[in-house]
Amino acid sequence: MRINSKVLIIAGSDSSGGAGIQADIKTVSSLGSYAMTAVTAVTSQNTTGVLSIFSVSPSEISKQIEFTSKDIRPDAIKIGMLGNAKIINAVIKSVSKINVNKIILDPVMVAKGGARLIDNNSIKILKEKLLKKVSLITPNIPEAEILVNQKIISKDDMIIAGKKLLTLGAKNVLIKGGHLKSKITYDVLVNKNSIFEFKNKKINTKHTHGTGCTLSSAIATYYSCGKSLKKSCESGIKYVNQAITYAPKYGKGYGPINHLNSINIKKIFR
Ligand code: PXL
Repeated sequence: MRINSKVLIIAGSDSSGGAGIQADIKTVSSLGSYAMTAVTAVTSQNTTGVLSIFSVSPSEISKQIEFTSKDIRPDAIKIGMLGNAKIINAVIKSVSKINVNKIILDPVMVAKGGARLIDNNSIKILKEKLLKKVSLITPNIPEAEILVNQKIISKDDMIIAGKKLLTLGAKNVLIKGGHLKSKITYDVLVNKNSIFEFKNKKINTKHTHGTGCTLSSAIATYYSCGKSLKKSCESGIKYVNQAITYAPKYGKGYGPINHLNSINIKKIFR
């Protein structure tokens, strides 16, 4: 198989394999692209929760980004867990040095079980500095509420929040509606020219660990291959919905989704 494109993932490690950099690598790979990484943190966790978080130093993160990209140039970047203000500043600096313009930011704040993955002071820097530097930001509803400082209880509120993020400097915003109570999930893509709604049946399950990481990586992969941002979001949402549908039901808590669902293994490798 020919490799389609190269994606640099800047994110934290999830030892349970369902979220974080593990989800990102599986997603990029199973969609046919080449995954490179800059690890921002090492978390010890399983499907029931996060036991501990170890942050990688900003200078080590910068080295991973810059040295790797100098040799193999990424077609797109996905940014996930950053953790603290010093890391955000280092990532902004390094990413601007390597000059890649397709960047997808998943503003990771809280793990599925409730553990904080970023401190409060850093959210301000993410909002004021990083937001402007990326092609697309993909908050879920709780993250969007924090970023715009208002409650979101409907699709209209999602659109209002998306527009507010545009005024803060975002170029494109995909607000994921999965947290709203309804049988249909709306994910809303907003930019200064258009508003687009992706409508899907909600899948009723607790096995959704890592859906946000997976979606942003899938979008980055499609985008890196030359698809439009809208098409990349549409295809990414489809990929995640399939992965949720075929979740392996591992673990006692919020289990992982099936990242490998798009792969067909040839008979000679079975
Ligand atoms: O889903 C958000 C997320 C991002 N990054 C890491 C995580 C998680 C959730 O558990 O562990 C490393």
